[in-house]
Amino acid sequence: MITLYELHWSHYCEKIRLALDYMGLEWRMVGIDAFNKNQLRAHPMPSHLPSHTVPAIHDARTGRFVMDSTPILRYLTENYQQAPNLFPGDQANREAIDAKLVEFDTSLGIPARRFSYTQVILECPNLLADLFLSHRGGGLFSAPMIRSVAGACLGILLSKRFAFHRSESLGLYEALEAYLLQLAIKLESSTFIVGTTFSAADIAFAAQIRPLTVVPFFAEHPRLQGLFERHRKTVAQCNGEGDFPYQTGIANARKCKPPVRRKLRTLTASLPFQSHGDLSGNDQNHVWTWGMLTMPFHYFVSLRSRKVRQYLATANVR
Ligand SMILES: N[C@@H](CCC(=O)N[C@@H](CS)C(=O)NCC(=O)O)C(=O)O
Repeated sequence: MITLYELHWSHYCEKIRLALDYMGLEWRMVGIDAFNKNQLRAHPMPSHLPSHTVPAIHDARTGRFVMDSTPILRYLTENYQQAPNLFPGDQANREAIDAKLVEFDTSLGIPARRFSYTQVILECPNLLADLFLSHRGGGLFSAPMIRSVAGACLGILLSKRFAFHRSESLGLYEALEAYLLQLAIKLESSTFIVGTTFSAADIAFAAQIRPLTVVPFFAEHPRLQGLFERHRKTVAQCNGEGDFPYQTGIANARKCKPPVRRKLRTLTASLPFQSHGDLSGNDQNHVWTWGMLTMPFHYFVSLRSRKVRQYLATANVR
C-alpha cells in the first residue's frame, strides 16, 4: 500500500492523486499539519529542497519514501511496470514527458500557486483559516472574529513564504500569460501534451492549471480558454475531483461582492523560476526573518496594487 502525504488543495498533490488512480494502484492519503509537518519528520529530506514538502509518498512494499511530485511519478513508473504507463513511447518521448513535468512544476506550478493564494487573500481570506486550521483548536478557528484574524495572519505568513506581494513588480502575471499563450498555440491542434498518447504530462498540466481557474486575469482570458477546456476534460477523464473548497469559497464570495480583477498593462516579462537539472525549482522563503516586519504593509498595501473589484472585465481591467 502506498501512503500519500498531502495538503488536499495543493495542485502538486492533486497531480499525484490523479496519477495513482490512473495507474490503478492501492493507496491512501494522510493529510499533514502544514505547521509542524509531524507526519513527515520521521522521513529524511532530500538535499535539494528547503524543507519537507508535499506531496510525498511512502511505499510499504519497497520501504521507499519519495518527496517531490516529478520524482514520485518517476518512481511509480519504474516500480509498477504492469500498471498503465505514465511515460509511454520510445526513449525520446519519455524524455520529452519528463522535461515537460519539470517545466510545468517550475513555470506553471509556482506562479499559479502564488496567484490563487493571492486571489483567496483578496476575496475570502477567512477561507485560509478553514484550510489550515480546521483540525486545530476544537473548532475555535471557525468562530467568526477568530476566523477573520486567523485568516489575515495566515495570509501574512503565506505572503512571506511565497512572496505574493512581489508578483506585480516582477511582472509575473504578464510573464505567465506569455508562457501560457505560447503553450496554447503549440497545443492548438494536439490532443495530448507530448506525442500521440496520454501521459503524465497531461495529468500534470490539468492539475497545475487548476489554481488559475479562480484568477479572472487568466480564467477569462479569451485566448486561454482552450487550456482551461483541456484541464476540465483531463480531470473528468481521470475521474478527478470537481471544484476544490477554495474554488467554491471564491464562487460563494462572488455572490456577495464583485471579483477582484487587475488593471491591465503592456509589459514584457519572463518567468524568473529555474529548474535544477532534472529537478523542479521551488520558491519557498524563510518566514521568520526580519523581513517579516514589513509584511503587514505588503499584505495590506502592495498585494492590492493594480487590483480592482469589478463585476465584468473591460478593455482595461480583467
Ligand atoms: N516541486 C515540489 C513542490 C512541492 C511544494 O512546494 N509543496 C507545497 C504545497 S503546494 C508544500 O509542501 N509547502 C510546504 C511549505 O511551504 O512549508 C513538487 O513538485 O512536489
